[in-house]
Amino acid sequence: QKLAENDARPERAIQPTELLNDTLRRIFGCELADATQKQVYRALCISVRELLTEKNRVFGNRCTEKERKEVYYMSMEFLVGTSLRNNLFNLGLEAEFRKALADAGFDIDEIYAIDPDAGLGNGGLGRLASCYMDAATGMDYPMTGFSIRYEFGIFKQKIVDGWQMEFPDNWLEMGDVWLQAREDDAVEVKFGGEVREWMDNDRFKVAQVGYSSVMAVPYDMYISGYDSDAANRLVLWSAKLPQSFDMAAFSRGDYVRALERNAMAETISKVLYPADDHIQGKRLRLKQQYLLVSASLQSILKKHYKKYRTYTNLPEKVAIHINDTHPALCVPELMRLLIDEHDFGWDEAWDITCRTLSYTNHTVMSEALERWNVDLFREQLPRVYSICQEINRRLIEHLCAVYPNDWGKINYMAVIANNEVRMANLCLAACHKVNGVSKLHTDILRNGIFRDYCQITPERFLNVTNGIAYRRWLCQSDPLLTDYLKQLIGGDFLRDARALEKLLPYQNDEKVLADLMAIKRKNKERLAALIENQNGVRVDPDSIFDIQIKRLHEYKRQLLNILHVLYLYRQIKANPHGDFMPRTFIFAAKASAGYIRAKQIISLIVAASKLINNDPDVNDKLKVVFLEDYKVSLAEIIIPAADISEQISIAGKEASGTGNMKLMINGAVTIGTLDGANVEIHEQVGDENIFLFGMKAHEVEELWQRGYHPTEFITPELQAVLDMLTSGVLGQRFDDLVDSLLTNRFGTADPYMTLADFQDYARAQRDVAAVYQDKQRFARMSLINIAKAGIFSSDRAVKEYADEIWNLD
Ligand code: 26Q
Repeated sequence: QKLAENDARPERAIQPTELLNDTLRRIFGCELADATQKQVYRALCISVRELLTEKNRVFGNRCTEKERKEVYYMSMEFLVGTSLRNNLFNLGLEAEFRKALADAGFDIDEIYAIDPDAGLGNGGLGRLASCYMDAATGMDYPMTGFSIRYEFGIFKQKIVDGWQMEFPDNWLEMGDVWLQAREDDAVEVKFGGEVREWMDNDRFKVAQVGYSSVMAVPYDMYISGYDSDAANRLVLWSAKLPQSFDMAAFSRGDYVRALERNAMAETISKVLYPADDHIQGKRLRLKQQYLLVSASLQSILKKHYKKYRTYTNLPEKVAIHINDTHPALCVPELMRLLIDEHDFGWDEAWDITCRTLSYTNHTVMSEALERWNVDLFREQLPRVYSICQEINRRLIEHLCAVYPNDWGKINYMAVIANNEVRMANLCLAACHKVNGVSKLHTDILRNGIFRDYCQITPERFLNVTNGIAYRRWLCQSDPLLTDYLKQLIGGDFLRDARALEKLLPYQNDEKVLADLMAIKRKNKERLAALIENQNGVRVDPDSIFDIQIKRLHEYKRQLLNILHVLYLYRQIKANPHGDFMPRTFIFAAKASAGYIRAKQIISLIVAASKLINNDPDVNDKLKVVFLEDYKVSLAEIIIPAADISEQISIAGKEASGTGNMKLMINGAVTIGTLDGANVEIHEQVGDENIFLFGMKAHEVEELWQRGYHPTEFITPELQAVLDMLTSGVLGQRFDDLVDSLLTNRFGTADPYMTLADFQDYARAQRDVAAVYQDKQRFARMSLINIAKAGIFSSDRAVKEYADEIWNLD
C-alpha cells in the first residue's frame, strides 16, 4: 500500500509479514497463520524493539564519533503511556503493519488495546518528561532519560460506593516486552553507615564505611522520534540485593534473614509514590531518589571517561537536567563522585557540577517544596549529608558578604536550616540555569519564591513554556481530524506544528467549518459509546461536551465546576420547559491516596451525577459523568471529543498545565482563568476565542492582603447550591466540604477562593452556551484554536532547552 507523501519515511526494506513471521518463529515457534492475538502482540512489540535497538546503536555510534554533547534527563517520573502505536507511527510503518495484520486476519486496533499504559508518573510532570523524550528524539538530539523501573506504576482507580479506591497496577505483566535488562551494567549504590576521614600520603581522604549496598540494574526502553534516524533510551533502574551479600548470609546459615534483606532492598523500586501535592518525607522516597541519582551519575561518568579519558570537559560534553527537585541529590552526589572517587579538589568539582546541572521548577506551592529532616537524611546518606553541609557553609559565607546581617534572607536562602535540607535551595545554589514552565510561572519565581536567588544571579533564570508531543495528542489520537487537515492544508504540520496556521484562511469557509463539526461529532460519538459502556449513562453527542480532566487538587477547583453544575441543575428544575443548551459535563481525575478532601470532591461529583442523570425533569438537558481510572490512553479518547476545556485553577497556582494545550490543538475552546499557560493560549487566540473569567493573579494577592471573607460572595442561588450539599438530597451529606468553604477552623476558609470566582465563572459559562447556539461561530473559534496551537509543540520547547540551557549542537 502506498503511503501518503507526508507520512514519515518508512524504514527501508522492511517486509512486515516476513518480519512478524520471523519473530514469531524465533519466540513462539509459530507463524501468523496459527498465532494467538497475544503472541502477535508480543512478536510485533519485539520486532519494533529490535528495529529501535539497531537504530539506537547506529545513532549512538555516530554521536560518539562526532563527540556530540549529550543530555541526560533525570526524572522520578515518565508517564510513557502506550508505546506500540506511537513507535509504528514514528517509524512510518503504521499503515503497512495494519495491512499486513489485516491480511492475516488480525485487527491492529485490537492489538493496540493489549498494550498497557506504562504509568510511571502521576500527571503533568511525568507526561512532560515523556513528551520531551519524543520531541528530542524526533529532532535528532542525543537525550537519555533516567528514572526508576517501578514494579507498580500509578494505581488503578475504581469508584466503589462513590468513593475512590486504589488497586495495584501490575503493568510489567504485559509491559515488560518494552524493557531490556542489562544485568552486566548494574551499579552499586550505598546507604547508611558513617563517614570516615583519614590521611593517605599527605592526601586527605574521605569515605563512607559500614554501609549497606543495593545494586541498581538498568532496563532500557527505546524511544522513537517522528521521521528520524535517531532512537534514544529511557533507562529505568531496578533495585536488587547484591549477590555477594546474599551468599554471605546464606553461608552463615541465616537463611530467613538473607531473604528478608533481599526483600528490603528490592522494595526500593517497588512502587511509584502516588502523591503529587504535599510531601511526607518518607525514608523510602529518599532511597528511591538516591538510587536514581547515584546509579545514573555513576553510569554517566563511566561512559564519559571511556570516551574522553578525563572528567574536566564534562560540562562541554554532558548536560544533566533535574526535573523538579526530586533528583536534586544530583548536586551533592556529583560532588561526591568527583571528590571521593575521582580525586578532584572542592573548587574544581564545584565548577564542573554547576556548569553541568540545570533545574526546572514545576510548582510554587510551598507545601510541595521538598525538604528532608536532617536526621533522616544523615542516617541514610551520611557522606552526601556532609557534602551538603560544606555546600551550605560556603553558601552562607558568600551570602554574608552579599547581604551583611540580613539573617532573615540568609536563612531563607540556606540549604540546611531549621533542621531540614531544602532541595530547591540546593538546586538554586548550584545549577547554572533554572527555569519555570510558563511566562506567568517564571515571573512568580523571579519576583516571588526565588526572588532572593534571582537578585544575585538573574542571568540564571529563564522561562521555557511547556509543550506537548502533538503527534501523539493530535495525529495518533485523532486520525479523522489529522487526515482531514492533511488533505486541506497539506502535511507540513506533521513536521512543523506552526504549519497548522494554514488553517486560518478557512475560518469563514462554511464547508470547512461544517466538516470540522462533523469530525468533532464522530469523536463525540466514540466517547459517548465509551461512557455508555463504562458508566451505563447515555449522553447526547449534540450536547456541549465540557471536559475537566487532570489530577484532583483543590487549587485546580473541580469543586467550582461541580458547584456550577448543581447551580445549572437548580435552574432547570425551576424552569423545566425553559430554553436550555444541552450540556454534558465530563470529569476524570485521580486523587492522591491520602488526600481526603480530594476524595470527597470525587464523591460529590459522583453523587451529583447520580442525582442529575436519573432526574426525568432534566432528562436530555444536563448530564454529568465521572470516568474512572484517568490515564494517558483514556485521555487519548476523551480529548478529541471535547468542545470546552476547563482550565479553572485559582490564578497564580497552576505552573503551566499541558492538558490545556492538548485540548486546544484538538479544537476545544478554553474556559479558564489567566493562570499558567492559559495566559499564553489567550495571547495566541485573542479575547474572541477563549472564555476568560475570574481574578487575575495580582487580584488574588490583593484580596488576600485586604482579607478574604467568602461569605461576602454568597448570593441566594449559590447558598441554595451549598444547601444541597448539606441537606442530604445528594444521598449523602458533604458538610465537610461546605465547612472548608465557609469556616476557618483549619487555617483559612475557602483557601482557593472558589466562592469569590463563582459568579464570574457562571457568567462565562452563560457565554459558552450563548455562543454555542451559533454553531458556525463556535466552529470558527474551534478552528482558530487548532490553528494557533502550534507554538505549544514540545519540538519548540525542547529546542529552547537545547539552545538556552543545554547548549547542544
Ligand atoms: C514529591 C515528594 C514526594 C512524593 C511525591 C512528590 C511529587 C511527585 C510529583 C511532587 C510533585 C509531583 C508532580 C508535580 C506536577 O505534575 N506538576 C505539574 O507539572 C506540569 C509540567 O510542568 C505543569 O504543567 C503543572 O502545572 C504542574 O502542576
